[in-house]
Amino acid sequence: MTAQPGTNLRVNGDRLWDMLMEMAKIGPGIAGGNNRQTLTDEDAEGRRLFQRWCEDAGLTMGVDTMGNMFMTRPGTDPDALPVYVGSHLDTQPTGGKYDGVLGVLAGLEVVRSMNDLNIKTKHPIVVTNWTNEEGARFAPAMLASGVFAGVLTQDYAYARKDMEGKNFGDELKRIGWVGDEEVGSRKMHAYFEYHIEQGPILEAEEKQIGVVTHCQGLWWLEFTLTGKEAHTGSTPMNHRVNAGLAMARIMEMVQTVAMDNQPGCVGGVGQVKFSPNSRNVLPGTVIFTVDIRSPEQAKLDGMRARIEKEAGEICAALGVGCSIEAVGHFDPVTFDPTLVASVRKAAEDLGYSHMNIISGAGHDACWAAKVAPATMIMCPCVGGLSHNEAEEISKDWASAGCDVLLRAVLETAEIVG
Ligand code: HGY
Ligand code: MN
Ligand code: MN
Repeated sequence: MTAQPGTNLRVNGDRLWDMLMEMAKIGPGIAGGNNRQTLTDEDAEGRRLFQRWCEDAGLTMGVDTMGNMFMTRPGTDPDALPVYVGSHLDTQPTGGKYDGVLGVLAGLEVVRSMNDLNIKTKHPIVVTNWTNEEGARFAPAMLASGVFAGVLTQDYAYARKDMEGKNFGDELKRIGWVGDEEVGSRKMHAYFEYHIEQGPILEAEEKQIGVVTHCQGLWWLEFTLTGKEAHTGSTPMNHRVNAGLAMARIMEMVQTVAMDNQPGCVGGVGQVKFSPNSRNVLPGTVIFTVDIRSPEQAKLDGMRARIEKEAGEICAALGVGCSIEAVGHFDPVTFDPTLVASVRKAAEDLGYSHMNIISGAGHDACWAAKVAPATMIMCPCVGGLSHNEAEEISKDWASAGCDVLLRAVLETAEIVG
């Protein structure tokens, strides 16, 4: 039986949920979530499970030199560019079970449902796992999709170091996932990414589906502050060159700048490294990354300029050295209106409550949008919580968004027969 759009086209929500729970067993966290950081042995194990599931569903695998995984279901027209559908399997160190993983496994569920319904499409479908979306171990976030989109070079990516000084390129080689495809050589007809919202809006508004029209832009500014290592007990207060104090004042200033730019801007710090990081030694060096975001280009760039200016003043007043490197950036993204409309129509046809939403988090779709028509679909998450092991969604939410993904992908890939 070949199903047609508009009929009861839905996915197998139980099968999707079972896949999510099975994948969550790989790289378990300490509080019910996951620690499957990019290019670790756990990441490699998750990749192999995804590969096995895809090959069991009749897909053929391609891997590029950034380790991006592309699992292809053929279309009827060998010349038609594929419709890509994907996200990321890597997690934060204290990540949830759904951030990224939902989008990759929902893409596989779309293919499995197409197989069940014996659906053929003109365009091939390619289910995708992007390497290092999180940027937790190797900054920046969305590293491999950024190289794929030609925004970052592979040499830059391979040289990125984690906190232990290990290189991205060496680690990719170590886990055996350097593919033979030239990164970026693939061309896309369209790209879809299904993702949990990672914020509180959809749940608060009681909407099942987020029709993602835009994604806010981002700067990651890595500060290296240079103070003077000295005894915390015997050094008089007026003899100190205190990089830790400078960091504290910069953090407070970032908060002020973000609040001065409300609504719609955020700013904060998630990672700090003191050295020598000893309880009774004033830090010689403090390294931390300021994360600022806004859907408005002018506000985003204005916050960056003000933060860099005022940080310089703070450090000068304390005699602390200050260098700043932009280690992550993308401008606000507008997703493809035609694909956005296909998502909205799918939600309407399925009778799912939905609303337009701007993505607060960055996603591989932001870079895919540079090289192809791209858009996203979102489902709510409990309390808007993400990047926390307590991240949670319901099975109903998960499958509703996957139903929408199935229909939007089929509309774009063009059912044949
Ligand atoms: O940082 C982000 O927005 C994404 O989670 N990598
Ligand atoms: Mn994500
Ligand atoms: Mn994330």
